[in-house]
Amino acid sequence: MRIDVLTLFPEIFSGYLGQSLLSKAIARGLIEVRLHDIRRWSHDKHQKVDDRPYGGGPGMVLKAEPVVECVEAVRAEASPAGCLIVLSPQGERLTQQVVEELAAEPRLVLVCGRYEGFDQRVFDLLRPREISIGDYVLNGGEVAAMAVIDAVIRLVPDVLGDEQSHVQDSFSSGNRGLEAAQYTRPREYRGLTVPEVLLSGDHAAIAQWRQLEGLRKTQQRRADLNDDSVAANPSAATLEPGTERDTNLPKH
Ligand code: JAH
Repeated sequence: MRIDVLTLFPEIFSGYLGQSLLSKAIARGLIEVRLHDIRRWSHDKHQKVDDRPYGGGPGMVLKAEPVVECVEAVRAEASPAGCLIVLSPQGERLTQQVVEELAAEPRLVLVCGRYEGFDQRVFDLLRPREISIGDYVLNGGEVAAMAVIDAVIRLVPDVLGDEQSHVQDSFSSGNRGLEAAQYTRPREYRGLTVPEVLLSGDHAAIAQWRQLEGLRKTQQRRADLNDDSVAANPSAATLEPGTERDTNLPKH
């Protein structure tokens, strides 16, 4: 899979892309990530890419010309042109189902904005898919783009060491629930012990315990995940006033 990232701050990605899992996947030719500095597509001698919003108001808007022309040039670099994605708080929510769709693409082109967002003509001309990682405002799309890349590349065949570990992840298709608690050595730590069943060697009993614990945790923390009406429309998820999602969670 090839991933092109368009950004005003390409250096933000270097630490993330340098991590060993990703470096190895890139070295093995499984993934190729190319960074493109939108500022290089600025029209004027001062390399300006932002301007004041028509109609007034605070902040600046990312100009259409550098973004549109950078996208067109990058998409023309190789075939296929790729699935064009703009990271935006106004986009469709990133879910594991969306991640699975994106992982099936041969090429993604991710566009990261800054300032108060993009000139509307970027969307009208390019008709990108708009994706949001959650209902909060970031200082730009870069962190959201890294979340997309991180979630997608682990589904690209052979990228993970243990190739099958992701098929049973929480939220993967066929699994809508949370997973049971996990333990490793030592058997006792500060007076807290590992549940006896996990030490029993009885694989059927262990599988049954994990399934029950996963269901209990899901019901307590994320009842919305088991509600089909909510799965179809996540904004339908509401808590009764005063209802605790998980009374076993420590209060901080
Ligand atoms: C902020 C352009 N869903 C998270 C998200 C994604 C993008 C942005 N904010 C939040 C953003 C400023 C400019 C995009």
